[in-house]
Amino acid sequence: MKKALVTGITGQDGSYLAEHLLAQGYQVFGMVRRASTENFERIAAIQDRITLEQADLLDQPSLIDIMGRIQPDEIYNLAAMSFVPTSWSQPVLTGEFTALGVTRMLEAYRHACPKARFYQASSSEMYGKVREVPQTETTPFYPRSPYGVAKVYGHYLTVNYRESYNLFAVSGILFNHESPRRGKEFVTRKISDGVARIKLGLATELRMGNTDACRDWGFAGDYVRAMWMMLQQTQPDDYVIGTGIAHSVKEFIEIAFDHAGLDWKKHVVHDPRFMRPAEVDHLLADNSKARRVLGWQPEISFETLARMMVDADIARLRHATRV
Ligand code: NDP
Ligand code: GDR
Repeated sequence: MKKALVTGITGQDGSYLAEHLLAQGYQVFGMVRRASTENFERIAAIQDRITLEQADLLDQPSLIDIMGRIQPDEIYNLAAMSFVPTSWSQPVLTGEFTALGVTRMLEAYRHACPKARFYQASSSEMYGKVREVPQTETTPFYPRSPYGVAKVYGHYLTVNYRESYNLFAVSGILFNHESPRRGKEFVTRKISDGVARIKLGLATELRMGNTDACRDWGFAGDYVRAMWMMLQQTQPDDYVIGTGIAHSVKEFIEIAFDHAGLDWKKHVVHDPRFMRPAEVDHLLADNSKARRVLGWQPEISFETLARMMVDADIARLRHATRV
């Protein structure tokens, strides 16, 4: 039985990846940081089938200790401070988690279990103010937030450790991916949750920032398959993962409100508080390498994703409030 260690297992991607690995017959270990209250909502359904280990990206000995004890075959480094606006208000902490955290993970890996395979969660935010359209594995980076800058560091460090120490370390450059398990501050989930609240009479308006921004949005369940596929190749390499289709925030709003039988113009209010100091205007993936080499392709469309998220939030709030 293969062993996988997943950091960030309590997050959106960690929970879907753990389910995928269990279905592939893996023994799954999840790294969690200590908190005064448990934060296991997303992994509740699988908690009795996985092993949770306490460690922290800020604490080098804890990382060496868990990798030394578990001796994983595969390591998925998904843990990070992942919300872009917070990276301006907490730039140093973002650097510690999202940049230096990768160094600590790679150091623990090369000393404690160098025969393992390592996945780093890189991001389309590295392209930022895009240098070419669509973006490929060779498009130059131009990050637009402390988060994006930190991810560039993590990306190049992963490449550098692969080349310096001959490790099987890969970097997945994933474009935005969403699901009913997405954190509520990210734009898609903010919209689906807002639509559900308005539909059930719990709210009347939804306050939004820049609705002209465009992203290449996919479904998280499809994207964790790509992470796993990257570690099953004979050679370590980096891959862009996205759908190849971009939509605006406004389009997501229209589909989500329409699906609930609501007119978005009556409820959506512009709020400058949600504008960013430097914006990423338009991201679009060229996924041809992933399709060709990995045989990966997305299954869930943008429209299906938006409707799935609205349905899930309406069902959740109906249950919670018995409306
Ligand atoms: P989430 O924000 O949902 O999850 C982040 C995870 O990291 C949580 O489990 C969190 O734990 C954990 N974490 C944060 N800080 C630490 C720390 N110091 N020590 C240990 N664990 C920590 O993110 P996603 O699941 O959406 O994303 C997964 C990864 O992929 C992230 O690295 C993100 O930057 C990257 N990414 C995401 C994309 C997306 O569209 N979702 C696209 C491209 C990249 P806790 O529950 O305790 O807070
Ligand atoms: P992003 O995701 O910054 O792309 O990073 P987010 O959903 O936060 O924003 C997408 C776009 O929507 C615009 N926007 C708003 N965003 C939020 N959160 N709230 C609003 O009210 C709002 N109004 C408009 C934003 O300005 C932006 O242009 C996500 C994260 O998961 C990262 O960790 C990951 O690396 C990238 O995706 C790929």
